[in-house]
Amino acid sequence: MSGYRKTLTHFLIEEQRLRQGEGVLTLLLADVMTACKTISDLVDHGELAGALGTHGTENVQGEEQKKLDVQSNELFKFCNTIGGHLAGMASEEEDDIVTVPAEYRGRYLLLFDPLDGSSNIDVNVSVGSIFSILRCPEGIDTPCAEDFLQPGTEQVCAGYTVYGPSTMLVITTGDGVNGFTMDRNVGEFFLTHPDLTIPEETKEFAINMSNQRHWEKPVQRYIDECLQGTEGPRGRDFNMRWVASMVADVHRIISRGGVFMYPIDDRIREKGGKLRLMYEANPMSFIIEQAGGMSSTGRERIMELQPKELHQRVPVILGSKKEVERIVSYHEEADQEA
Ligand code: P6P
Repeated sequence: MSGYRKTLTHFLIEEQRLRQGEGVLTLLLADVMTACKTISDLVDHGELAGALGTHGTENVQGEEQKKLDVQSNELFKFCNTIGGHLAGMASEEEDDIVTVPAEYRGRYLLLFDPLDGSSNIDVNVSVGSIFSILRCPEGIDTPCAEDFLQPGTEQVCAGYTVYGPSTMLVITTGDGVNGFTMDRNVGEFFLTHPDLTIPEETKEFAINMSNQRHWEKPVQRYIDECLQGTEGPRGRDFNMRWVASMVADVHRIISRGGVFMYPIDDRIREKGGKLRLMYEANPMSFIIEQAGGMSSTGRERIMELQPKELHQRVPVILGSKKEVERIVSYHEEADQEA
């Protein structure tokens, strides 16, 4: 049990003391965690809380919204409005940004996917919340969408909560990655996985194989070599996992290594990819890089992309550094040949 483990609050206060922080981030994260704890409880109760099934609406992505998508989004907005730390919010579930009333306005911007992988919620498979925190640009009191369009390198904090067999929070403020487990009885997150680091090597890849015929050549080549195992150029066998819940797949990679791929393919080329840059790829890339991994579109470091619009999509290849380096080199070779 939690015993005398460090709480998330204690951990953040210690981190900020070391970095002469003003403590606002700790207070802001407490509000984010209130939303995540409540979502965890809804997910845990499932149909008992009337939380399953569709809401009968579509979001800005044109995706069918589950009841929990809508509830989670409302929770994130409610829990993070009156705290006084945010100038504005952006959500996967909101067409435009959400401005905070002037009397509650602070200096940070919060971007989030309130319930990622929600297609899994009705079949009781792990889902999660993803969040990213940026500074509101100096001199801006009422931010507009353009004020959110900052590269991933500008993030001051990124994290996800995975609602799995246990509810865990994995977070970085730019000084490594730490994991916390929620004690449901106490309603608090306790430090259980300090200094998470991703093994540079791996024998596990995560990709939706049903899209294989649509992939570009470098991705085809990489996966083919993995499938050839000991008989192929890699000289070893690989394992495959695909939860279809990015938080669950990334958490496995943070925990034991691996490479996660949602590459560009012919079906989604004009959209730019499947996963969203601002509140999925960038926060996950910050965490992966801080844990010693690598995150790329296949051609560019994701965190250096200059966002062009709030719900922009990008190809994502992230995880164990040596595997991502190999995949990037395959892209370089293919582009040079072309
Ligand atoms: P597919 C969930 O909808 C999500 O955005 C990510 O969490 C997940 O990795 C991906 O889409 C799954 O996509 O095409 O395999 O259903």
